[in-house]
Amino acid sequence: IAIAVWFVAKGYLETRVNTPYNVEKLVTTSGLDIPDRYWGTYRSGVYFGLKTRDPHSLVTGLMWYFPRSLRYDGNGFRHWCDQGDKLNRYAWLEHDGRTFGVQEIVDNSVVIKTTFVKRPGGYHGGDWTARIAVLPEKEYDKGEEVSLLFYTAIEESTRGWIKANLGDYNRLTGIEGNTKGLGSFIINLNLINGTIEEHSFLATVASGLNVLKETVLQNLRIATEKGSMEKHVVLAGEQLLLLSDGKKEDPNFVVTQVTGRAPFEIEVSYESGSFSNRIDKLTGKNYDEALEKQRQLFSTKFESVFKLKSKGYTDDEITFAKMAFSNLVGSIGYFYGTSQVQSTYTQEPVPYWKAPLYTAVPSRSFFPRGFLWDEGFHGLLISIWDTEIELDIISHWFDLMNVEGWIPREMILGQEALAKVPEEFVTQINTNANPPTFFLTLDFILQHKEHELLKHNFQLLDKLYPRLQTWFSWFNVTQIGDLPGTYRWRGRDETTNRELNPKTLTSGLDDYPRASHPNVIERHVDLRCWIAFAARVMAKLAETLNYSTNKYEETSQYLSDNNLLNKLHWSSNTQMYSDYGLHTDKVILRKSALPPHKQRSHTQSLEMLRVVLEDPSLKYVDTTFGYVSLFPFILQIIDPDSPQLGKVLQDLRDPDLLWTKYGLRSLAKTSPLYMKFNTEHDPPYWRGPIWINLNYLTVRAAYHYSNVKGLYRENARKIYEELRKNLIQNIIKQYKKTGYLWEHYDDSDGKGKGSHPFTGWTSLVVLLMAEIY
Ligand code: 6A9
Repeated sequence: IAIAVWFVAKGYLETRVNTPYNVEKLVTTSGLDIPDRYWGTYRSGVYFGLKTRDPHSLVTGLMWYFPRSLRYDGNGFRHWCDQGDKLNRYAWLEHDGRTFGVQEIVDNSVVIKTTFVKRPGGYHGGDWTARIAVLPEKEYDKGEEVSLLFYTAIEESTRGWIKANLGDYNRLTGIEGNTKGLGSFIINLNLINGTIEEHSFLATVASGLNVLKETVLQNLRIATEKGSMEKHVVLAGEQLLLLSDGKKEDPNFVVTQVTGRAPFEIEVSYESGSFSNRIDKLTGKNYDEALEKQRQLFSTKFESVFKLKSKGYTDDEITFAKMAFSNLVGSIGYFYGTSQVQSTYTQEPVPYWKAPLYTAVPSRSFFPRGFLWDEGFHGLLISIWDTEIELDIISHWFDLMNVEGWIPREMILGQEALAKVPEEFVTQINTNANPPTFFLTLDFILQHKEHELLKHNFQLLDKLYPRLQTWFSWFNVTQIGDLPGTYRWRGRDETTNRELNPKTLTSGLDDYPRASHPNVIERHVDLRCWIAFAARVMAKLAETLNYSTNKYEETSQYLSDNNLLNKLHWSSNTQMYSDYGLHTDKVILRKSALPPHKQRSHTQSLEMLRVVLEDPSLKYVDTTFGYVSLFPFILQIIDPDSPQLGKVLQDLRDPDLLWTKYGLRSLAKTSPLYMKFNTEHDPPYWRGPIWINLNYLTVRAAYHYSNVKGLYRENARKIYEELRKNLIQNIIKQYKKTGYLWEHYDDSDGKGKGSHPFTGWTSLVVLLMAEIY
């Protein structure tokens, strides 16, 4: 019997990791139920492409290359946003998340301008038109030869068909088709400006959406023009196998290539078959007018939301802010698939349930997929612009919560997303948290959009509430520390002999130094503050929804009690907030011989390994000062009158510690691991560089403390003004110099570093400019 019980229990625990939270889903309408958000630029990881919010949508997209520099291995061919392409810049300059967008891509000597406008009508999401213009970057760049490829593809599960519609010189090869979601449709391509040298097409079968580029590369041919010696790279036309019944297979991938010399421009117009009472086409002049109208509406709304003009910003600065905002909103994707997850009760990773995710992404090039704690920050900008979109994003994320109350940190859904992730990062583990930043978003919405929330979305909020409760308790239970009132991030590797300081990926601050020896006795001050903050927001939400607030009020008060906080986390020795744990600073990396069984090859026998030079002891990690030490301030847990506040403000302003002309560095210059590699190959990440998400929260906290009564108001006010100014100035300056927003900024010279464009939380610069907190 005991064995039987054990098996049943084990089976039960194993299945919990991929069992959805068992109440009604939050997303009840999607796809065609919301026609005005059906089509969109929901392929975050491509330079340009539209698809619908369907699990298996028809996708359209753009590729291009310079014939003179295309290599046989495909080098030089552009499709997925890729830092390796070394584009001078690219971003949505205007995008409203619903109706239209204007993007500029600068690739060496040409500017590729992509715009689109949607038009409602019929029963399948209406029409849209896109323009792709190839313009010389400078007058003398005129005549540069470029091949543009516009394609349409479907997957097997899209259910439907597409075929090429052969054209002539002006009317390029178009597409016609019919799918379950779209009904019947046609796509026309037209040359509307300039002349072209070549036009060819490809209709074939691609084995997946992850190999569209490869499929094109296999189907390029060299052709010599009739009557001249000029050679062109062209598409191979119809490439379809003959099936055993004598019929040709159906294509699922149709591409049109147009080669011309800058300047030239093509127009792609998608017309929905069910839009039967269309009076005129969304092309030519009509398109110009429609685009102009949307641009006007966008500008007006941008000013009414962010008020940058009335705050005195220049046109250049406003153009910059529009770009920072639009490239975040324009990167919102719609993904569908299964994550890979693992619980401590399962030997092997198992698939999560199939699910959609509507979400923005940190970076179109490097990580075009959803990240849990990043999304809470994105939510601040998105919700102030369009609360409905943000609530839909939140709903999708919370539908990904399992019955345990866990939401995976990184969402890798669908072939395209998976193709970008190295194997070792794929599996998500259900003991691992990530900061619950959606509480920031909800708090922000309550503060700025309460009326809209309550008037139009009360029911949704009411339905979200039990999920929030479960999520909150998941944190409060699974991340609890050894002593009452303490918390500990899970997921640190206690056995590593490679990492100088075992990473805490779960905290979001990856390699930020913690206790040298991960241990159950550890306590993390940032996590404790996150939970205190979450409890405070839960209490507010309970109050708003007329539920009992007692439980959350109590937790919030308990975790905000400065006496207890100080007892657990204030080091009286160095006068700072800090983690506590089994720790020594005397840890170094040293070239050492690996034990023979661990050697990968003979030549590789010397590797940097971690050497501990002193026995660790239980203590505060109080030689390390940085973002983590600021959390009681950042999340506004410190009492305005407490002497601790004075000390935090003083340290924060100290250039020998965190203060720079470009923002706050993540780790004080005086900390033992400041700018230290974590392994031979793992450069410093949260050990010095300036990150904008936590700088935004710091500015916001300084703003708060300068507006409440207390001893340090004036001090907080000064820091608020200076820090805000430094951040804005440097981010704009680096954008002007490099064409990008960056993942983080160098603390010595302010230069952008890491992945780019990073218009995830770095876009919060717009809220800094607008002073919206
Ligand atoms: C790497 C390599 C093409 C790391 O912005 C997303 C996250 C943050 O949530 C986190 O706080 N970034 C920060 O420390 C980027 C994480 C990328 C991990 C996957 C895969 C892709 O190669």
